[in-house]
Order: sequence, then structure tokens, then C-alpha cells
Amino acid sequence: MTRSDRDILIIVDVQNDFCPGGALAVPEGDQIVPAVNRLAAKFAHVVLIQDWHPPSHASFASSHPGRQPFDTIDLSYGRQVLWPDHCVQGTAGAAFHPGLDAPHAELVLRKGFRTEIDSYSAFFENDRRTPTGLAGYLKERGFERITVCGLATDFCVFYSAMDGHQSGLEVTVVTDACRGIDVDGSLQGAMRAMTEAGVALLHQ
Ligand code: VGL
Ligand code: ZN
Repeated sequence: MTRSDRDILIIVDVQNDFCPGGALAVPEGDQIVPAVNRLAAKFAHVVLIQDWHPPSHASFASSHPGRQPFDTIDLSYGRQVLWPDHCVQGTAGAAFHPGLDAPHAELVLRKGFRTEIDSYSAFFENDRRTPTGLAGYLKERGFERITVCGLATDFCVFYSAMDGHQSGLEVTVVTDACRGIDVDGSLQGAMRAMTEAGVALLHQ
């Protein structure tokens, strides 16, 4: 861990709806908060990512009559898991966990705000083409290495890490500062794919 100006910590979706009691609770999601805070204290540069959906978002099962949460459907851009309504813009569920302590975060990047496209990755929406602008921001600021933590290991952390790697950044995921949802083996698949791609997995 480092305070270098080439390194930035990316804290993914540490929001109430992904914590126990929330709409799309990740098991033990809130338990990462102390580890995330310790990491944040070690980085001079931090970005917060915030899942931020309009009501009736295409990723919500409730937007597709007859479908249930965790069903998979084909949307215009490909396969999409359907989720319970979560992280609706401006709601308490979309707010960061109250224990998250990273006041020095320099950027809050919101994603998933287009009604028709979900966005797991902090870099590209789920059509895999629409950029969020994060790659350009990091490049312009001169960051070369990203450390990723947060929720959920097998969705937003995974896609962010893989896209960061694909964008030419050196990527480390701090596994004990992450928790997964694990739909149909997605957690094991994500861990294996990150290892094979050359994403460093660090257990503090
Ligand atoms: C996430 C599912 C839907 C995540 C966000 O943060 O991993 N997962 N929206
Ligand atoms: Zn979402």
C-alpha cells in the first residue's frame, strides 16, 4: 500500500442497499467497512464509486412483468441478471454506508444512471462500449496503479478490476475488503478469471 501519486484506491459500491438490511444485501457486506477505512487511510488518492439507478431501471426484475430477482434475461446488449430494486437515485439505500470514512476521496463516480443499461464496471457500462469516463480521468491525472475494494466481489469489483487491467492499469484487489453475492458460482468464476488475467489478489 502506498501514498504514491501513481496509485489510487477505488472503493466500489459501499452503499446501504448492498449491506445487511438493504435491498440487495451482500452477505457480510457491512463487515468490510473497517478494512476499507484502513485501506483508505493509507492512500493519498481515493475514488468512490456509487451505483445510482433511476426508478424502473432495466436491471430491476420489477421492470419486467413475470420476472423474479436473480432471473437472467437477454437485453439489447446481452445477458443481464435481474436484481431487486436497489440504489435508486436519492434514496437512503443508495447512500454510502454511514461508517465509510474516506473524506479525502477526490471523485465520486456514479454509474448505472441510464435507464436502459446496467453498469457493473466503474469503467464501462454493461453494453461493454459506453465509457463512464473513469479511464480518461485516471489517465489525465497520471495514475498507473489501482487498488480495488468494496461490493460485490463477483460483480462490480470484478468487472472494474478486469476493465482496469484491460485499460493498461496495474490492478490489485484486496480480497478481505470485499464480499461477494455468489449467484450460480459467480464468486469462484470471478476469482479464477481475475487470477488468470493477471489481477493481483491481496489478502491483508
Ligand atoms: C452490483 C448488482 C447490481 C454491485 C450493483 O455493486 O456489485 N451488483 N448492481
Ligand atoms: Zn445496480
